[in-house]
Amino acid sequence: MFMLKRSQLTRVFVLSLLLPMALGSCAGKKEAAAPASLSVLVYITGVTAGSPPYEMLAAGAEDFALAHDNVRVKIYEAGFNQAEWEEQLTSLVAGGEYDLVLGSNPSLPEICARVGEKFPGQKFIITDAEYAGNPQISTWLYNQYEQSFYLGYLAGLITTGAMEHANGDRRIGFIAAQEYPLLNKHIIPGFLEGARLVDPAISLDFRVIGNWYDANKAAELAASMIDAGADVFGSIAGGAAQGLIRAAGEKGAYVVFHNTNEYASAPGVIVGCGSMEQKKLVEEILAEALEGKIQYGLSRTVGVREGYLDFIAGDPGYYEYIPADIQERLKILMDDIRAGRIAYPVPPL
Ligand code: RBF
Repeated sequence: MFMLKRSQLTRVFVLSLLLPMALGSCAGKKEAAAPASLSVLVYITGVTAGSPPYEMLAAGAEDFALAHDNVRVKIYEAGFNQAEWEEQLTSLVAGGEYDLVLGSNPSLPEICARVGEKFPGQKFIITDAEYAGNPQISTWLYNQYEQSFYLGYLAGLITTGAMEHANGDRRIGFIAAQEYPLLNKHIIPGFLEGARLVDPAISLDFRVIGNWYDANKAAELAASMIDAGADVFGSIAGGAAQGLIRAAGEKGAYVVFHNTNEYASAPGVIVGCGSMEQKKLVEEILAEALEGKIQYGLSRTVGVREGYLDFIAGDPGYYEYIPADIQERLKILMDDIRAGRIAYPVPPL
């Protein structure tokens, strides 16, 4: 073992302080240093089970933590009382325990902005949302106009087609848990415009449950909509969508499903499913965070062309129930979107 004199020690100490500063300035200011570890609060705005976007968010974060010893993830379910979310989040981050809050909900950035004012060091990353200009918040928006458009196109092909339950009324349905800007400006217009690409005479029966869990209410709404002529449904309703699926199965109607492969849960009823690569995106985001490369203050939009949304055609729940001519027409639309020959950019929120 060798010893250093006091003067040498001081020099080593000063050098050890200056060297990283010098290196840091050479590297430029753009990239923050990669953190040695990452502690993440996954803030689920509702409950995980039954809501595919949240299931994929939690799974992505948990798998990332399993693969990285220096990453810790805490999953917190905020529940359905939206009035409590801001206060809950405030007390969760108050201890400064988490480097990062990760969530997936279009209403979250505004809550995070208010919480962040009290804790200026706290960072927030939110998917399924658009919010730019806040140096504590980074967002990724899925192009849900686009996914709703091609699911609506399929609904239009079914309602005007010759499948068993298509009734000739040219009426499609949509059941939502609640109204919010992304639903009213992206999802509903995309669904209806996609259907009207097939036939401009198609009408939409749109109804709202009032919460994200009441499957019985969803079933009642669906039953009365089927009685009024709707024969194909879309929905954004979390766990409550199970009621729609039940009613459609009992009374004879079809469902197209956003974000996840649900074919096997109701063969012949759920006849078209979109996909959303939320798990992949979450793992990519956490990898960037661990490298210190997240750019805060920015929002990006991802869709089919970027590889984060698509339609699931390679499943028997689709190709064994949907007539070949409908499959062919949907394939042409999807190929055009995938190749960038046509694009459906998000309308302003
Ligand atoms: N989606 C779900 O699947 N389950 C939910 O419990 C849920 N709660 C939401 C609460 C609010 C206030 C908002 C604005 C959206 C909610 N969403 C929920 C919708 C979700 O974030 C997303 O927009 C849709 O699932 C479409 O991808």
